[in-house]
Amino acid sequence: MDKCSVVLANKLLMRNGTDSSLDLWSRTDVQTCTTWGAPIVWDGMFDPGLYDRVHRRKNSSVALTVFAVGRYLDAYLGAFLNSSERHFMVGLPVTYYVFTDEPEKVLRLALALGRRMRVVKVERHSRWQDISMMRMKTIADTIKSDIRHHATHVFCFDVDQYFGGRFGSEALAESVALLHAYYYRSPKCLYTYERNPKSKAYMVTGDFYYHAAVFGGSWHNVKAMAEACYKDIMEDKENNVEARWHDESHLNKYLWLHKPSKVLSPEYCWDNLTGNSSDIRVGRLLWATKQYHTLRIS
Ligand code: 5GW
Ligand code: MN
Repeated sequence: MDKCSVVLANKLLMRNGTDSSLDLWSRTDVQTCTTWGAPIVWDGMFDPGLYDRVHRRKNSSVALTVFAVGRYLDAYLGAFLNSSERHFMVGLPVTYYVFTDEPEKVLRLALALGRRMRVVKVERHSRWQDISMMRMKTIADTIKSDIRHHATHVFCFDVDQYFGGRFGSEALAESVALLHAYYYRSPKCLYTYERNPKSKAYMVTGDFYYHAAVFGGSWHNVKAMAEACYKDIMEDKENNVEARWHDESHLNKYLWLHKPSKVLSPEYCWDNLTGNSSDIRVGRLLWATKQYHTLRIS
């Protein structure tokens, strides 16, 4: 990026308050800003204390949604929640929304002050593709009925991961998307967008390949995102098509049409099996080992 685009980007960022403090030049080894002026957050670019002070002053609060249906509860939920107590939005009010088909099996963790948990029963869809896709409807419904009265921001997570470093208020913005660890340095022709024109997720080109394991934003924007994806998923069902990567394909389409105001680097969802990369100075959220052979029997 040339100097002129950085000046323009900084001007755009000014509107985002604290984000104007981001030092886009502190990392010259990676892309720190999108073409539309949204910051891409990497370690070294931000002052964590400043973000925390600003968000405490603004009374920001965060709802975290996570689904643990069927065997994913035993396999992943404990490590996810324990690690999020140590690393996720520490110092801000946080409400966990755990969606599961077996609420009685959810461990009652001792949560830090200002943090609480709601366990919500959901149906267990027989197809795993539906377990994944139907999250969008549950998220939208819960924001409408509950979350919007209790939190300014929402972050939605896959459960098969654990926090390994700060995942803090620097990640908050109006709409937030995550660069997929496998594709952030790939040429666009390798992005696995939906290529079937019959699907609502169909796209020829895009900005990035985003990972649906993490997305967030203001409750208002996350509700809009989840509602739009759900609507397109249902339209595909009526037309007997299913996008290649399910909810992720629809999320990528939505984020191409509605650019996120902040992009998280793959530090915010890194796969250690990809090996070490000098780009990644801290693994803030890490993929848990996939147990497909035992978990994916249907
Ligand atoms: C089970 C088998 C195959 C695919 C998904 C599931 C599954 C997913 C499940 O049985 N229970 C469940 O709660 N999920 C939720 O959907 C979890 O929150 C999970 O993290 C999310 C997405 O499914 P993943 O993590 O298996 O998908 P990928 O894209 O990370 O492989
Ligand atoms: Mn996952």
